[in-house]
Amino acid sequence: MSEKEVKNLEEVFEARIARDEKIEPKDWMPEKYRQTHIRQMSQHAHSEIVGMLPEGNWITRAPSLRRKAALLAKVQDEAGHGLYLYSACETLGISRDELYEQLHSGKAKYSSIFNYPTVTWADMGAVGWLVDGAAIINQVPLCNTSFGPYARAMVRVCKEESFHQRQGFEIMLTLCRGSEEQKAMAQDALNRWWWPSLMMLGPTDAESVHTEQSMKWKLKRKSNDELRQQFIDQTVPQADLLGITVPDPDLKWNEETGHYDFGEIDWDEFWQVVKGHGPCNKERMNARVNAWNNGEWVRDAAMAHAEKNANKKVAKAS
Ligand code: BYC
Repeated sequence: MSEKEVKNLEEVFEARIARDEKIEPKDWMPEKYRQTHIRQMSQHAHSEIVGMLPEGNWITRAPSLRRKAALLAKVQDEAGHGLYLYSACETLGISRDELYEQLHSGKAKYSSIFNYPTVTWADMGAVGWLVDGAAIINQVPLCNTSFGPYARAMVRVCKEESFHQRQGFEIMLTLCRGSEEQKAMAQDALNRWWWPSLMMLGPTDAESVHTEQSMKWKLKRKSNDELRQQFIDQTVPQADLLGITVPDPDLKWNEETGHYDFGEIDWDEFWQVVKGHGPCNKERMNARVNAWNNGEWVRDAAMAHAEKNANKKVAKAS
């Protein structure tokens, strides 16, 4: 293709983005657009899959049948989200095997938040309330993202995340209305999950290398800092309602800006976790790699079965 032809295609593409048209898998797109979508969507898919681990830890220890059923459904939803997103990613020409390989080799990232341990039942409340709360704030704008398969997957994901957030908040509410000990458990979970939840929304806009281009392509509709502020503004009144304290002495309502001011985030901790040195990085990766290795016989059996059926069809046709 000549340089002029590529330029024409680029212009048509940019005009479609400007008109808010959805870009579909078979449409022409710049290679960088394709690559950045594979990067973000696959990291998102990996986060959903790894994100099942901290909560899976509590399924057998949920305090009642009702709690167990809800938690089980939530964790199953996360598996579904991961699978939609892997499928959406495959429409861009990368295979599922390649995506898994990138996760297992440590080449692809997944969300920092899932490298923290879930040590008490109250963590199931805090994860649902804060982590799924932050996820909704991040993902609602993605329902309007420019790549069709990602946008459509996000609509269903957000509906389910909304149920997840409410089940988490309801666990927190029950604990906060319970005994002193239960309320202390809820406070302790908030103390441990607050800052990692703020970090989950990504580095500051000044440090974010991808935001500018992703905003131009309408992959991202809001910047990391905008989403973080929205999360804080939405969540602090919920903590007040629960009667527990956000662990930030600098947190203060600012009449002038109409937002909460907040304290310094420990970005050093964030980058340590992203680089693989968080409290549970090794455990999470081992769990995924072991699941892949232990599932080899299932994949082999499925392939052998498919091959046998295909051979039967050929034999019948001839
Ligand atoms: N953790 O330029 P930036 C869920 C990386 S799962 C690790 O701002 P971008 C749930 C970033 O990848 C929800 N790495 O990047 C599941 C980049 O590195 P690379 C997960 C992070 O893409 C189960 C570098 O830092 N949600 O809800 O413009 C149970 C510079 O960052 C993180 C999604 O994946 C992080 N937190 O913005 C419960 C949403 N943040 O790639 C709940 C989709 C940044 O150059 N993703 N990095 O090596 C996004 O919206 C964006 O990718 C981000 C980052 C806002 C996360």
